[in-house]
Amino acid sequence: MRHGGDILVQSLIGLGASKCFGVPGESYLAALDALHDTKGVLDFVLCRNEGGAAFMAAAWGKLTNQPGLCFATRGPGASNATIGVHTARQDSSPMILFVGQVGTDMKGREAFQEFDFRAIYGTMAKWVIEIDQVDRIPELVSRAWTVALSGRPGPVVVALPEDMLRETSEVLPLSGPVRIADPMPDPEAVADALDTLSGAERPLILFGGTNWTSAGQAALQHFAEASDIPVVAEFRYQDQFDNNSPVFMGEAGVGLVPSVRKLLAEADVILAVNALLGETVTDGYSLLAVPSPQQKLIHVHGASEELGKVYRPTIGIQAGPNAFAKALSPVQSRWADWRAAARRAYEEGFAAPHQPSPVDMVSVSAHLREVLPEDSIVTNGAGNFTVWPNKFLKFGQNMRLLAPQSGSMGYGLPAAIAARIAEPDKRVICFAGDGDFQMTCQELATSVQAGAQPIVLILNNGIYGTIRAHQERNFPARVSGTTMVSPDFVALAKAYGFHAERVETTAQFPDALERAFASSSGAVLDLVIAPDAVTPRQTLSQMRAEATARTEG
Ligand SMILES: Cc1ncc(C[n+]2csc(CCOP(=O)(O)OP(=O)(O)O)c2C)c(N)n1
Ligand SMILES: [Mg+2]
Repeated sequence: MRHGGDILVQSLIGLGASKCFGVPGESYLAALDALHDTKGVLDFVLCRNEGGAAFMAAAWGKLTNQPGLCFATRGPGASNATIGVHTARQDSSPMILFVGQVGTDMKGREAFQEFDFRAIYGTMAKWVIEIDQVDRIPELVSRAWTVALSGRPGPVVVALPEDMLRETSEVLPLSGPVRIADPMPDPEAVADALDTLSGAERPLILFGGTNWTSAGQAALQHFAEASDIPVVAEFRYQDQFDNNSPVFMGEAGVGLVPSVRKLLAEADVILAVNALLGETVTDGYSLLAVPSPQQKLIHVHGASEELGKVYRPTIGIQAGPNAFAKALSPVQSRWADWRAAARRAYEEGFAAPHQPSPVDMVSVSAHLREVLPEDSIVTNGAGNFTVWPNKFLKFGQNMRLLAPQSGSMGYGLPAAIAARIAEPDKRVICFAGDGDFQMTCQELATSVQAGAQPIVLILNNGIYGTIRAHQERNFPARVSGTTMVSPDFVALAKAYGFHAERVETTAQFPDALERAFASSSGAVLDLVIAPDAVTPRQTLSQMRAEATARTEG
C-alpha cells in the first residue's frame, strides 16, 4: 500500500522525471513526504516564489522537450504560478503544474485558500484536471504527461485534493517513459508543396516551435541550403537553426528588423514549418492578410488546431516538424540572388553604431560572439535589453536560447537556473534588465541552494526602458511611472553568495567576464547602461524630439 503522494512521485520517476520545482504548501504534504526518499532520482528544487518555480519548469520543458514539473499550493501559490503556465503556453513548452487543493469534503464552500483552478487555468492550460480518486493517479498523470508533449506541446494543470493524496491504494505507479512520434506528412501534400515552392519567384521558409530534433533541424537546413531558400525564425526561436548557415536570415519578432520585414513582405510562397504565425511574426497581422494571405502559404504543424487558426493555408499539412523536414527533397535552385542579398542584410545588422553609453553593448555583444562557447545557453526575460542577446548573438548549431515568446519579465534568471540544473557543465548566461531582474531576483537563493549558478548580466539603465520608449513616442516628454530606484545589485548579489562586480566602462567588460567565468559561485555583472541608449539605432532623446516635432507639427 502507498499513499497518493507516493504513487504520484513514483509515477513521475517511472516516466523519467529527474527534477521538479516548487514552493512547499500544507496542501500537498504527502507528495513532499514521498520526495523525502527520492533524492538523486527525483529532486525537489526548492524555489522562493511559485512564479520563479513555474518559470523554471517552463524553461526545463523548452530545453529538454520533456515536461517541466512544478508544485504549488492552492490559492496563493497557484496564483503566483500562473505566469509560468501562460509562458509555457505561448512558448509551446511541455509543463505540468501540480496544485495542492482543498479536501474533497469541503470543496465548493470557498474553503481556506480554495481556488477554482478550472476557471483560472481553463484558457491558459492545454488541459486541467483534478484527481479525485487515489486509484486514478497513474491514469491521469499518464494523460497529463502525454497531453503536455503531444501536438503543440504546452502546460497541463493537475489539482491534487489534500485528502486524496493521503489516501492509500495498491494501484501500481507508472513505469517506463513515453515517446511521442511526429505525425508523418501525406506524401502527396509534400509533393504539392515542393511543386508550389518550385514555381515561386521569391520563396521563404519560416519556422518556429519546440519539438525539433537535431536530425529534423539538419534535414530542414540541408533542404534550404540545397534549394537556396532563405530561412527566417519565428520570434525567439533563432536557436533552432544554425545561424552560420548562408540561408539563415534572422528572427521575425518584436522590433522586426527591416531586412526580415522585407523578406516577409516580398515572398510569394511561404513555407511555414512548426510556425504559429502570430502577432509578432506578422507585425500585428499586417504582413500577411487575414484570413487569406496574398502569398501562397504552405502551413505545416503537428497540431490540427493550429492549421487555419488565423490564416487559410494554400496547403495545410498536419505533420511533425522533423518528419516533415525529413520528407523534403531539394528543389531546383533559382533564388541565389534573393538569398544572397538577404544574407548580406542579415550580416549588416550586426554593425550597429557605437552606443552613447558607459558600457557599449555593440562592443560587448561582439566580444560575447567571440568568447561564448559554442554550446552555451543564453536566457533572457523582457525589456529593450533583449535586443542584444536576441539580435546581436549568433546561435550556432549547439547554442540554445531560452527566452519567453510571451515577453514575460522575470523569466531569464529562473530559466538560467533550470538550464544550469539540466546542463551543469555548460555556460549559462542570463541577460536581464534592471526591471526584469527585480521580478525574480530572489531566485538567486534558489540558485545557490541548488548549486546551479549561472552568470547574470544586468543591463542597468535605471528605467523600464521599453515602456519609456513607447512613452516618448506616444506622449513625448511626459515621463510617468518608468524611472526606477534600484538597490545596489552588487551588494545584493554578494548577499546571496554570488561573485558580483559593477562594470562601468566597455573596457572593463572582458576582464570582468573572465572573472565571472572563473568564479565557482556564479556571478552577477551590473553593467552601467545609459538610459538614452535604449535601442541600437535610435536614442530616447531622438524619439522624444521626433514625437515632439510631430505633435507640434
Ligand atoms: C511581468 C511583466 N510585467 C510588465 C511587462 C511590461 N514591460 C515590458 S518591458 C518592460 C520594461 C523592462 O524594463 P527593464 O527590464 O529595465 O529593461 P529595459 O527595457 O530598460 O532594457 C515592461 C514593464 C512585462 N512584459 N512583463
Ligand atoms: Mg531597464
